[in-house]
Amino acid sequence: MKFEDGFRIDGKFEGKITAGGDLVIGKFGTATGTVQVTGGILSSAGELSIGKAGAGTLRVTGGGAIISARNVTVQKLAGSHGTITAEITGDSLSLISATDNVTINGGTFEVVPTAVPAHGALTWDVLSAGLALVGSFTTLALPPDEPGATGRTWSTVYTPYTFSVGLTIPGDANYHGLVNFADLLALARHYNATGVQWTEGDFTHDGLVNFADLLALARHYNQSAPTPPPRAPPTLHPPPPSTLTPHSP
Ligand SMILES: [Ca+2]
Repeated sequence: MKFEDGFRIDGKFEGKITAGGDLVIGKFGTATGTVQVTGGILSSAGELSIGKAGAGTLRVTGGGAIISARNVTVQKLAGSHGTITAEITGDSLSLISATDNVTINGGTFEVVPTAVPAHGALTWDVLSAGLALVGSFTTLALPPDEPGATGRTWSTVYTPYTFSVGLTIPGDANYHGLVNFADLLALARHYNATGVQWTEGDFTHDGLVNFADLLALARHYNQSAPTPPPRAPPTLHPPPPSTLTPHSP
């Protein structure tokens, strides 16, 4: 596919687009673009802008789509708005990847869970960059905590290369599925710090590590994320009656 300027798509998409230039969702000031990708391949040799000067929404569902670009930008220009809605499915996911940079100038990230494994601690990569990921979303819409004493809670984590979503029990800073000394150490290292996240001990999502986080960890100390129920022992069947008739002497 070749085109001179940008390429705008609106609506539902499942197929294959390999663009030699930029892909823009929400190009102009008055434009509201929504693209729902349910599968297939969406790739750009240039920039994928989710909200360039207008409002752009990229909704990724189904868990099977491959979305990649050289650079990915959320809210490219001042006054634009970018939203990524991700359907989280399965036990691993790599949603949107940039060979170079991911830039997030605010915007909204929303999780829609489907068919998430009922057990263990999980993380899914939503955005990943080959060179650098900078910035953060202004608004996060995460699903409610799971019920029960060892109900898991949703979290988001930024690294220099990725933006990911996690699901584990409160206090499990490293997503290993168990709250132990390693998690307490992560919290202790950042006690009273601001601008911190889950992996540094902020289990209450307020950007700081304090007594409330220590309490959340203490409540779950030595607890594990839900594990699959043990398998029932194999049922022993009596051997089938022999079909061989004994020979009479
Ligand atoms: Ca906190």
